[in-house]
Amino acid sequence: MSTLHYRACHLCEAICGLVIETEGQEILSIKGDKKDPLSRGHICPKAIALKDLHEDPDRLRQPVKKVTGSDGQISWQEISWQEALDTTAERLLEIHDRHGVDAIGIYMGNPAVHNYGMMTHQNNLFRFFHTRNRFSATSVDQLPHHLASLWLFGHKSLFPIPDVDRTDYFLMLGANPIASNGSLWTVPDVRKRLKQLKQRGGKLVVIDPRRTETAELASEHHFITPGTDALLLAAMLNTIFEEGLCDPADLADFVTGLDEVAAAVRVFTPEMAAPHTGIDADTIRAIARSLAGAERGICYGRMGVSTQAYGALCQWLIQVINIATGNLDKPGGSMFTLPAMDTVSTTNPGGFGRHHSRVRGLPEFDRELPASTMAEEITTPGDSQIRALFTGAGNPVLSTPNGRQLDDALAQLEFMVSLDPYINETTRHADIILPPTSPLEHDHYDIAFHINAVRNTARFNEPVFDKPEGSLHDWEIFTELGNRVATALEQEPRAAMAPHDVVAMGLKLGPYSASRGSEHALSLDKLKENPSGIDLGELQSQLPERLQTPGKVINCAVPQTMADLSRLMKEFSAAPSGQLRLIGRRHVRSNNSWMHNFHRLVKGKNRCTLLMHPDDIAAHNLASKVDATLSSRAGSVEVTLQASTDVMPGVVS
Ligand SMILES: Nc1nc2c(c(=O)[nH]1)N[C@H]1C(S)=C(S)[C@@H](COP(=O)(O)OP(=O)(O)OC[C@H]3O[C@@H](n4cnc5c(=O)[nH]c(N)nc54)[C@H](O)[C@@H]3O)O[C@H]1N2
Ligand SMILES: Nc1nc2c(c(=O)[nH]1)N[C@H]1C(S)=C(S)[C@@H](COP(=O)(O)OP(=O)(O)OC[C@H]3O[C@@H](n4cnc5c(=O)[nH]c(N)nc54)[C@H](O)[C@@H]3O)O[C@H]1N2
Ligand code: SF4
Ligand SMILES: [Mo]
Repeated sequence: MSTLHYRACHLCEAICGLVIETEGQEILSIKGDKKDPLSRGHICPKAIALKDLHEDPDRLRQPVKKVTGSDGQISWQEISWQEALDTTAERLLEIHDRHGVDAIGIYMGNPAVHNYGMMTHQNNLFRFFHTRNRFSATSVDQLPHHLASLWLFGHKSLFPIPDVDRTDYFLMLGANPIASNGSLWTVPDVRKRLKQLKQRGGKLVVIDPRRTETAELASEHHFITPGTDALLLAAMLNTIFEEGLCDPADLADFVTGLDEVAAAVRVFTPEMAAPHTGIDADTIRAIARSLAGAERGICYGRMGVSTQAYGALCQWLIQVINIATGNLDKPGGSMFTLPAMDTVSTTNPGGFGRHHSRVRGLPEFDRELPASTMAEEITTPGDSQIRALFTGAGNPVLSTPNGRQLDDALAQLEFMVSLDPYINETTRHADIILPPTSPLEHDHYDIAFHINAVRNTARFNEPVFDKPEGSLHDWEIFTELGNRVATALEQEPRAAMAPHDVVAMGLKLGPYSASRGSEHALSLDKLKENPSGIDLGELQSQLPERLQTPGKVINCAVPQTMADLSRLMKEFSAAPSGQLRLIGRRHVRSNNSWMHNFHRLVKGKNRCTLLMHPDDIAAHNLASKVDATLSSRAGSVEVTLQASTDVMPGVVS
């Protein structure tokens, strides 16, 4: 007899609800859960691959240690949990004792945020290693958003969320939700939501160097020269101020600094921005006027405007535009969520630049250094050099800048341990790999993504399968390691509180609990009774109360970004260089560095081609479909060229 399980898909930020049908140990089907109040039945092809992930014979089920044979050949030998955990704790402590705490490096990757036990329990181990050499995917991803939120709203995770379902005008820069399913914007079923926006008579305007799958849906798409968005945004703000369109409306009572911003952007005229961005001055003005004139408008930018030289400046400008047009905290604008487990009001707000990396002097954010410094911190001799590395749920050899340099650096470590179910480009350097249970073998709550969702909802899911005997969850591995270190240091081990207990407590302290007088009387038990999730309603205006800044004021004139405007002006005082610029692209069947082991996601024609405009192909004396060499400072790769008018001239994707 088959059983139905209700379960979130944890692969991307859309957190779609699934119905998984099983019989014994077999998965019979995976479908979208129509009763899920947020995802409403939506899924993408990756959800089906959860079956492949669960059943993959290459997924490690037992810890392995690396063994080098007398012929130099490397092999992996299965070892007991006892040996794996004891050795890991001993080696970390021993290197810590010999070289100091900064000799321990830590990289935590993207899937750690999709696995709530990793979030709640990593400190059971890391509390003993307050190293300066901490890294994560944040610094190759959303760090500029954190900075803008910290500086404007007082907390690194207080992100304004595009209220797509109620807006009239949506300006989107450097995001491709039709492929990514949304980011810092949990928006399952985004295609339908964007189509409905247009059906209501609203407009979607996409700014992207490629005519993406999202741009195909848009009312307007404008190519932009990569890395020049800050100029476009500054010129839009300039227009808004110069034409008297600035109207923060209800925000005026607690917003300061707009006059200083107006003065600072005066030099960024649309005429100045046009030749660099590739968007003409009239169009820049028209976009600014439309956004300012819309009843309800959104300005939103994601990866494409974050991972560039002016990421923080872009994210700040975007929010200042939302403020100046009165669209922050307004239905149909960019709004703040109120999640059931509210980590914004219960965690530290974050900080910046309190210490710097040893070799290159780059600033920390939230006690983490940029991942791009990891290799040099391993290979450069001296105090605080990294000698041992812990990686969890990440593959930085593929996912961080100059991965080849990191690949070489990892080989020089005295000890490396990886918490990961796979042997991959990064974990192959580990001495020991600790594989957790399969995702379907542990329970699930989205601590991170309800904070970014287009609607307030909550959902808790029980495991689909029982935990196999002798296996450990990620959080148990952290606890086991931490307790070994504690014992060695003659300290108290941590009590075995499970992640669901942490969530139960979070819900109890949260805004929808009975103890806070909420009609929802939300509790873990109630969520267990409603495995498709509970709807807590559409986003509500919450300012200024929700602000975490001193005095609950938004000061738009952030000193760091105001200063960065000068750097921007200086760089773009010269004429455009004319060099080709490379941008990345995601595919709906990809997921960062992993999921490539599953046939249903990789089959079909080669997707890793280099898109190049026919005019550029001709100008470089190349032909479509030939293999070309793509070189940068960090290395070169062979790629097959594909002629396409979907990329801007001067840009390759
Ligand atoms: N060229 C290029 N580079 C990029 C990007 C890009 O677009 N282009 N995108 C950047 C972005 S946005 C990000 S977020 C980073 C992501 O880069 P990383 O932080 O490296 O994350 P992933 O590639 O998602 O890491 C996947 C690893 O996590 C493991 N894993 C999966 N689930 C679990 C789990 O439940 N527990 C444990 N312990 N391990 C698990 C997988 O086996 C795999 O080894 O890449 C960045 N790098
Ligand atoms: N299918 C799939 N979904 C994913 C992932 C995945 O790997 N595959 N990864 C997940 C993760 S970790 C993340 S962070 C999100 C990212 O989610 P998104 O940010 O929505 O997705 P990206 O594909 O990174 O979109 C970046 C866009 O920016 C454009 N771009 C590049 N440079 C510039 C520029 O200088 N200016 C402008 N305006 N645009 C530019 C690119 O052409 C691209 O269309 O996706 C998540 N979802
Ligand atoms: S969009 Fe796809 S990968 Fe993302 S949560 Fe939904 S089903 Fe999973
Ligand atoms: Mo990401």
